Amino acid sequence: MEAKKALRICLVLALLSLSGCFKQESSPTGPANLSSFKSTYTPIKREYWITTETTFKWDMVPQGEAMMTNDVITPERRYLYKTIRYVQTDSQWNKLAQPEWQQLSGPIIRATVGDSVLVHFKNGLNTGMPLSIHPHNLFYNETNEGVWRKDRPKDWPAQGTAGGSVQPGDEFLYHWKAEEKSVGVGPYHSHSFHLAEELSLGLIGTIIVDEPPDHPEYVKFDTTIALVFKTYLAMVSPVDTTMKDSTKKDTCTSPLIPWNGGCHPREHVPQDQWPENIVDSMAHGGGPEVHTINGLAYANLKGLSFVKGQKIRFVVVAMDDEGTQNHTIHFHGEMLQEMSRTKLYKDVFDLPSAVAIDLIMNAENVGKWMLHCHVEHHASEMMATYEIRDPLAADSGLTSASNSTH
Ligand SMILES: [Cu+2]
Repeated sequence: MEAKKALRICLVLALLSLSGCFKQESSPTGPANLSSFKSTYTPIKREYWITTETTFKWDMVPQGEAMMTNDVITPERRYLYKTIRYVQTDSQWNKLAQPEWQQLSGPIIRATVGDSVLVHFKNGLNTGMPLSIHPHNLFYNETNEGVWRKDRPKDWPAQGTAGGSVQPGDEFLYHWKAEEKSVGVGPYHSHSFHLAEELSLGLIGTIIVDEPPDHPEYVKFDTTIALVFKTYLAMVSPVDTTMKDSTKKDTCTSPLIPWNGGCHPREHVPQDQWPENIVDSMAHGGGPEVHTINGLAYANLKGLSFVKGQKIRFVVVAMDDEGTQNHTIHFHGEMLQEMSRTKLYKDVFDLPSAVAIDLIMNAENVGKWMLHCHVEHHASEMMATYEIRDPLAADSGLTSASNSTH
């Protein structure tokens, strides 16, 4: 009896084996292969220099009109009172050129698993507030978290908390690490004393951590685009911004401001008595909500131009109040694949706040296409266009451009 049972089990196992149930174990790309994977990549130190750039009267519609719809853009829907963006520099703090599509979003910070990421951050003198860089999906200790914390150190706010509140004009060097768990994309943002206001000013960028190039799941892209979906409050009415761009250092350590012979939190000081370089952009942004991509609205974002056959990476992140400002990103013209293990193709993706998504587009469908938030009352504002050109087509424009450069 036992022998018969054993024979039956053997037969079933043999049939399962023949039917391919165990194929994964011997597959060259199966999990067994991944678990034994050993990279030959030698981790490196990635060093970035990032400072801030303050703009008064940021124009969300620089082309002056809605490019894909009939919306009329009134001045009340066009400007932000104040923005601060992260900008990348060389080691001498000279600003580097940034891609046309980057606009209000910060530079992409990249790393490969095993790398150290060193970010030299310098808060500009005219920001008027302490700022920081807090990274998602990288590893750090408390000193390098980039977060203002009441519990540390004890002498706050007299001395500040180093990387959690870099004072205007000061620098801090963040030490971060990309580990296996870091693989994927995430945002970074200021997380200092006035967190909500810092986000409302535009201090948001993206981080990409890749597997090493010899990893079986490594994907090579022709180009990478980072898009930040964010809602801003337009300014109520035109104001004189010429007096606000002061580069004087305050006599008090920010976020305290001088008043009545001492240093006080600005919340305790009447606003008409704040120093001229201190502005509360939330207080000045009581106008209508404008939903933007990288700080521009109504398909005014330029620079998303691709060539048929390219593999494009879209790193997309929203940073808004979940619930009231829920977003979805919808691509016309193409189906994209999420860099997860699901391998599904879709043209609409959820954008919960602060969750970055990592998308692959294989550009095939020649044309000019919209990408926009599919929440109805956001759609016409929170829109950009991208273009896929065929280099072989006579009227593509690319033919003449490439001819002229050779
Ligand atoms: Cu939306």
